[in-house]
Amino acid sequence: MKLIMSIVNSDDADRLVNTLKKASYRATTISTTGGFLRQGNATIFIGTEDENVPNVLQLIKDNCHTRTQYVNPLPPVMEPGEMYIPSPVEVQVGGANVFVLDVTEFARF
Ligand code: 2BA
Ligand code: 2BA
Repeated sequence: MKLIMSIVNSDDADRLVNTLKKASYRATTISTTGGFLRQGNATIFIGTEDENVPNVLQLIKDNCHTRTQYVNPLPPVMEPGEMYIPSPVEVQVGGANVFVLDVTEFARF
């Protein structure tokens, strides 16, 4: 068994979970925050048998889209009289960042 942990854009999360449900996969969604942009995203956990992993990864790929976002870098240390004009930096935010973990045990009580 594997646990697929997928960090996705909040806007894609509902569509992905609906698609997983239609395909009879079980999933859990938690609201998370990216460490870099400090913006909300969603982490979806899918516990499934090994042979389903390629199909689940394909569903994630089909439902999650890459986006371009702009961030303002931290201003440098300034000397008196110096001026800093911030210029936003472009970052590509996945689609989905997916970790596939081995499950040693699954129990349901
Ligand atoms: P954030 O940490 O908010 O990162 C958003 C985007 O900013 C990243 O997109 C990447 O393009 C850029 N970025 C992040 N950290 C960076 C750094 N130290 N230097 C330069 N650029 C950086 P993605 O790579 O697609 O990641 C989207 C979200 O997935 C991340 O949001 C984070 O929540 C999660 N994530 C990605 N890789 C991860 C990892 N190795 N471990 C845990 N979470 C991860
Ligand atoms: P939910 O997804 O809201 O599911 C609630 C209950 O609905 C489940 O109880 C199960 O009885 C049924 N159910 C869910 N998905 C189903 C499906 N694809 N086909 C048939 N019946 C389905 P539990 O199995 O006790 O699960 C309770 C909660 O634990 C779930 O809430 C979900 O958040 C999490 N969960 C369970 N199995 C999971 C897995 N393999 N991967 C990720 N999360 C799981």
